[in-house]
Amino acid sequence: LTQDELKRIAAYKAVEMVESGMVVGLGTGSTAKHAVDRIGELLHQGKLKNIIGIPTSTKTHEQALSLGIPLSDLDSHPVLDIAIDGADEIDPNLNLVKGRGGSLLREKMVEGVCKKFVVIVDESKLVKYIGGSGLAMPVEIVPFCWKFTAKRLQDLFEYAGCVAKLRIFASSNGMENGGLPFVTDNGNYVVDLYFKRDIGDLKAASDAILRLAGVVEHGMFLDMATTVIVAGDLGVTIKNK
Ligand code: DER
Repeated sequence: LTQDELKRIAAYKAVEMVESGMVVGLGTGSTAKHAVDRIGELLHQGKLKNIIGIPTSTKTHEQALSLGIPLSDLDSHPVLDIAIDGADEIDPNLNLVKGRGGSLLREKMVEGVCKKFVVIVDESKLVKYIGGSGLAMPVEIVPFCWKFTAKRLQDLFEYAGCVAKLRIFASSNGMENGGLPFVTDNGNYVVDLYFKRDIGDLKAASDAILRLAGVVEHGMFLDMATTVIVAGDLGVTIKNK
């Protein structure tokens, strides 16, 4: 099975948990895309009714609109029944890294107020510890003096061999240098943190990041997932918190 087929299998499994009348957080990324597509399909078939979708990005907002999924927002629905979203990393305690798609703030806002947060992944996302993939752990920051904030973030995790990089759009010719900074739906920048070693106490790391004035939010979703659906070549496993 291809990675995308595994993502679709996990997504469809998660959508089985959506009941008519629910207010549903709609995630962002290539895995969540399948879940949003599936919800649209079931609504169209009349198998799901009276769903209200709360999108976690403008990208998902547009996808849901095109599928005819009725949409609203947190101002009108401060509590959700369920949210379905992907993740970049999952550790054995169901802590997540999210945000490589750049939507971490709105995702964390939405997924922080839902009764059930169902995470859908293919097995490649499983890690021994957060940051263990050696890939980016995103932090959304204000553009003002971004170098100052990026350096403070890097220094905070010097013990873990951290390198902080401003996320930039690959410029038209695909070259990274000289590209424009990536700008989130909220008009902010993203600094990606790369670790060589385990950062240890995640709660302490989260608090230290959020104490830095200039930081908006980070991509560690700690103690938030209630259910994780992992699709692998040997089948689908469901882990509940
Ligand atoms: O950027 C995000 O937060 C995405 O949800 C990410 O965590 C998963 O994206 P993927 O499903 O495309 O791998």
